[in-house]
Amino acid sequence: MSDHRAGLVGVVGRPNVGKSTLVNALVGFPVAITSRKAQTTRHRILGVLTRPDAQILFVDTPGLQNEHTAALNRQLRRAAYSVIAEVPVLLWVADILKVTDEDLQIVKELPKEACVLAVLNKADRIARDHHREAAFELGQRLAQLYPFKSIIPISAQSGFQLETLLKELVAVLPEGPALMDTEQVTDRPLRFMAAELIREKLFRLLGDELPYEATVVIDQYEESPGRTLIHATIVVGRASHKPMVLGEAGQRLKRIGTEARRDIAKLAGIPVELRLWVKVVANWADQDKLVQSFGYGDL
Ligand SMILES: Nc1nc2c(ncn2[C@@H]2O[C@H](COP(=O)(O)OP(=O)(O)OP(=O)(O)O)[C@@H](O)[C@H]2O)c(=O)[nH]1
Ligand SMILES: [Mg+2]
Repeated sequence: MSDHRAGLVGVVGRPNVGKSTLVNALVGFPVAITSRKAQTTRHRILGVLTRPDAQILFVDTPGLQNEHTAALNRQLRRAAYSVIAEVPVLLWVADILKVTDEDLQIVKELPKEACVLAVLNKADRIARDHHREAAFELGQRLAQLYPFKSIIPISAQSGFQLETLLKELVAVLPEGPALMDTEQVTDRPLRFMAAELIREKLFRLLGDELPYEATVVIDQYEESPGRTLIHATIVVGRASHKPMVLGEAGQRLKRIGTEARRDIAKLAGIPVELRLWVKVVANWADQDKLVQSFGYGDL
């Protein structure tokens, strides 16, 4: 195929703007977990879209923020900035109704030689005319801050303008054959996806305080012909968080397990037996060594 194109596209921006939702929508498969809470994504995760004319390797990244400076946050920033520095084509994602100074600070730090498309997400929320006008003005302001290849309002949720975005992306990718197996949708193994899905349920089923200091460790992952057996530990940073994960009479942990097991089984395509434990490792997110031991050093 002479005009086939392929390449990496980094997806960067503040927490909670919808980067992972966008990658999942573009790839057509839930490769990255999502939630209403900031800092859901903690790794560089590849989502692969293979089409007849192109293969796009999206790199989802942790949301960039300056608020927290603990060891885990430093690691998350490193993961995101390594993509900004290394990947020549970037999607800078922002919430169309909430572009803050922190968003603009990220724009100022984008490398001048990169090819960046500004993606203004959650456009489904734009209803009234004065919002439309504000979005137009925002586009003009952004164009003055950085030479964006284009500025596109989209909705990862409704699919609005995603095909337009894909067309523009394909046009800026280099010519070349597919870089990965055309059947593959991510670079992450099922074991990793299983831990992430458990963490997703934690993020979705717990209050605002906990998730940042919670992580999931897979202790045992045994694939046999009719079934996969998974033992996992939910690690929290404070003793007071343990009862929050357990819930009254262990009901919350049970629900986390039920919902995670259902999603993992769907992904793996076979029944899954999941057993969960909760353990306190005091202030793990503040300590580089522990952060790394939980898998957060694998750039
Ligand atoms: N209304 C609306 N909500 C959206 C859209 N895209 C994402 N969301 C919601 O925004 C929230 C955050 O989405 P995520 O995809 O987890 O955001 P993220 O940028 O990956 O966040 P981090 O991983 O924490 O950096 C979720 O509740 C999504 O359902 C959209 O197009 N419209
Ligand atoms: Mg994310």
